[in-house]
Order: sequence, then C-alpha cells, then structure tokens
Amino acid sequence: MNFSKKNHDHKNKNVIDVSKKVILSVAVIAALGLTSCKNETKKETETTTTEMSKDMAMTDLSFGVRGNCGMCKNTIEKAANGVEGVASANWDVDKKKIDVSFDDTKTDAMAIHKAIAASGYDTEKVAGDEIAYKNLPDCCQYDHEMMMNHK
Ligand SMILES: [Cu+2]
Repeated sequence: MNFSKKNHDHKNKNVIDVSKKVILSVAVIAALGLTSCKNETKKETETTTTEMSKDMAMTDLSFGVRGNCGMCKNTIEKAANGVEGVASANWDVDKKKIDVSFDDTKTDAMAIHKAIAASGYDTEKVAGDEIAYKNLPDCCQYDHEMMMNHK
C-alpha cells in the first residue's frame, strides 16, 4: 500500500517534470522568437527613422533681428520656436542676428520673420508690431535705428 502510493507519486512527479520541461522549451522558443522579432522590428524602425530624417530637409537660415538683452532673446526665440516646423532658434545679442533651423515642408522664412515681428521685434524684412513693442519691458524697447545682422 505504502509502496504503491510512493510509486504513484513518483510517476506523477515524472509527468510534472516532463510537462515542466515542455513548458520551459516552449517558453524558450517563444522568447527566442520574440527576441528575433523584436530585433527585426527595431531595425526596421531605425531604418525608417534614418530615411525620414534624410527626407526632412532642414533649412538653416540667419537674419537680423533688433533687440537689447536676454529678455529680448527669450521673446524673440519663443516667437520663432512658436512657428510650426521650426526646430531651433538662437538669437545673438551682440550680432543682433538669429539662427533658425526649420523644416521647409512645414514653414518658410517669411512666416518666421512675421512671427518675430508680431512679438514686437524688427527683423530685416518685417517691422516689429508697434503695440507689442510698446508692451515690451522698458529695457527691451530697442532703438529702431539699431544696426542688425553684424558679421
Ligand atoms: Cu530685452
């Protein structure tokens, strides 16, 4: 009786071991499959990203913008960055000049000039909005005759 029960248990244990092994193998195969699949997907994504960034022609542009100080810099750059398609904007307080990088399928140079002018600042092509200019802090009310776009 005792022997028989033990034998029975042993048999059960073997069955469990086998199923464990099967489950483990399936899990390993599945994991391998998932891993290789993941790698492939990742590769594809990377390739797509590279191709996309090649297609996205970024245009770099520099033009003169009048302004006085660091607060002007914030306002000017915020205005430029607010234009959809602008990737970066950096205004130089000494040169009175902005460097912008933008996606020319989404915007163009004139839209950026206009956005900066709307914030109160003169650019080479568009005069700053007068009301916005008057609302600038006193220290930012730059001289409209100021030279810009210094080399
Ligand atoms: Cu200022």
